[in-house]
Amino acid sequence: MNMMGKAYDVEAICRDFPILAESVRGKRLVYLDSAGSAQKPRQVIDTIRQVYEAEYANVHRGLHFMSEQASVRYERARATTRAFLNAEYDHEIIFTKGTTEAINLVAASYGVANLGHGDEVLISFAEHHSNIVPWHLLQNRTGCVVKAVPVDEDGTIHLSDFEAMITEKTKIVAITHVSNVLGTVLPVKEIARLAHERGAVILVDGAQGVVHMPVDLRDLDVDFYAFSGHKLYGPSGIGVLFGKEALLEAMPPYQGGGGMISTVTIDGTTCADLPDKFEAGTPPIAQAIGLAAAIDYVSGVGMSAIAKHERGLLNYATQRLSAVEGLRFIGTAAGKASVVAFTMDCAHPHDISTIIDQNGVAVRAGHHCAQPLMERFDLPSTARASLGMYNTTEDIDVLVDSLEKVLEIFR
Ligand code: 7TS
Repeated sequence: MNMMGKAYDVEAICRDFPILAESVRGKRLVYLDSAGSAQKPRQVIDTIRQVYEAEYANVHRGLHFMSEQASVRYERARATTRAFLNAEYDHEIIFTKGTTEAINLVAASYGVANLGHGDEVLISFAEHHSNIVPWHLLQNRTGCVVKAVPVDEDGTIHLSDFEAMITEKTKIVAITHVSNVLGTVLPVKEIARLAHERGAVILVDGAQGVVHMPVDLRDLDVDFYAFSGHKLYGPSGIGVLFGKEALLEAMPPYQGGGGMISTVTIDGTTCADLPDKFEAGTPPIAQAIGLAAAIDYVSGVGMSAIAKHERGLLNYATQRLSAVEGLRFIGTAAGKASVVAFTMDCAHPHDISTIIDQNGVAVRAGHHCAQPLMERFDLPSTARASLGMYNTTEDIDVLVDSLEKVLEIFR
């Protein structure tokens, strides 16, 4: 579907996602957990089926027809991903199993090779655990120190804090593009400039970034960018690490095995060139091709059009939810993405989630793998409605009606 220049046809988009026609407890599914994992359009599902039914074999190994065909499609998926991110070279795109593996790769490879005792990794208080724990593991291995820039009461993260905290000791700045709880969008281009001025590299956790807005890596000028296929309407089990060529070239491999070698003798190994050096073992073949189908799908709709649709939804949700008695938003930073965390005076987030589930409404409740952020707000957990390309104002109406039921029960 190409929607360039046309009005955003959310009904047509909804029809592309078969699961949205399912009912839950006799009610229409209202899916508001896309930040947890997004649903998949028929175009992605059909592509995966087609791969397994007609085009499947291992890649890069056989000279037989099916293997060659699968290899071509797998490499084409890399090219599609490169173009989507506006990276310079296909071999700067490394397929991983997700954002988590991509960040672990950088910490274990670049981190161990380049950081020593007293060097600093600068993160923020708004990071998902997958952009905290790998740096703690690096801290244990190298004696480096993990520091974090603060988050304001409204969820804003200030550039001035990066200005103050990126010093000559800082070797890696590792920050999220968009907070999975607050929805705050970080000024990554400006942070990248500061990091580079002070000799640090910057990794951006794009798990919630790439899904909400166009991402142009050459414009942002970040060194590493990670995201997961399953949040971008693609399959699970596939993710992407972008790294600048010169950095990836200099980094040692993360895992060893088939596919990542040039030669192996009993005495030693020489590594393959990029990107194979970082793709040991049989890769997620159908998943990579499915990710390319997801990228084609969102690109057909247009990331700017999706961003605009979600902005409208966020404004509507903010306005309607503000009228719910005792509801408090966690994260109201200017320009935020369509992730709405909230608490209610009268009910625990788990109770909120369980009760509105009776109405077919799927929201996430918990600490969202962001415990330092929860501690910052002095909360054990929140409820979170996250809005994606297929959500509608009716979905928000059902959410609000369901929260009124929570009020009736608990008030
Ligand atoms: N970074 C951010 C900002 C995330 O939101 C998540 C997953 C990850 C990294 C990890 O991604 P993975 O695909 O490697 O698991 N976030 C969520 C969430 O908010 N609810 O469930 C998963």
